[in-house]
Amino acid sequence: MALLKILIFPDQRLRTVAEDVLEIDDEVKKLTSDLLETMYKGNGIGLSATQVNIHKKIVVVDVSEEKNSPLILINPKVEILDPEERTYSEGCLSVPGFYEEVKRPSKIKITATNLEKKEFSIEASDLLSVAVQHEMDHLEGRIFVDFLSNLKRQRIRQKLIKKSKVAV
Ligand code: GNR
Ligand code: NI
Repeated sequence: MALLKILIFPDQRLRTVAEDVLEIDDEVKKLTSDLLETMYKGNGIGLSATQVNIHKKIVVVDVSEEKNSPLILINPKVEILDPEERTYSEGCLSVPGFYEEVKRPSKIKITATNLEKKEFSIEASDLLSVAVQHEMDHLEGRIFVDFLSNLKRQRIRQKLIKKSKVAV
């Protein structure tokens, strides 16, 4: 197990589009275990490989109260089951300290591969739906701040640059 370093917005590497996982090998298994450890340590409900600068389609999610229900999604695909939008105040481990309302379709169907190389599908609503859509955005190089006004996004950007001395 290892804690991984999380990229912070506006790091351009967060804009990389992830590639399909072609083989579920020991490297992928190690990465999912490290992603889970890093997510739990950061009190997150999800984490994508993109955020730790690994540009493969792998995300982990755990929206349980007890933090004992990890969900691993490899090469996830999403289908919208109910396009009616719900608003949720989102945060992101790559945008620390900022929470803003984002609207997303309320109900989705996720199809993905698990570590046993089996394809599975689940339906998600509420927080799980929000978390999975947020994570899948990361795999496409999107961040929740992209849904905000330019003004709000620029303010967040400036504050995080001042704080972390990140190169832009
Ligand atoms: O920990 C997280 N909380 C959260 C809250 C509302 C909507 C999405 C999220 S995901 C976030 C962890 C993270 O940054 N995942 O990419
Ligand atoms: Ni995030």
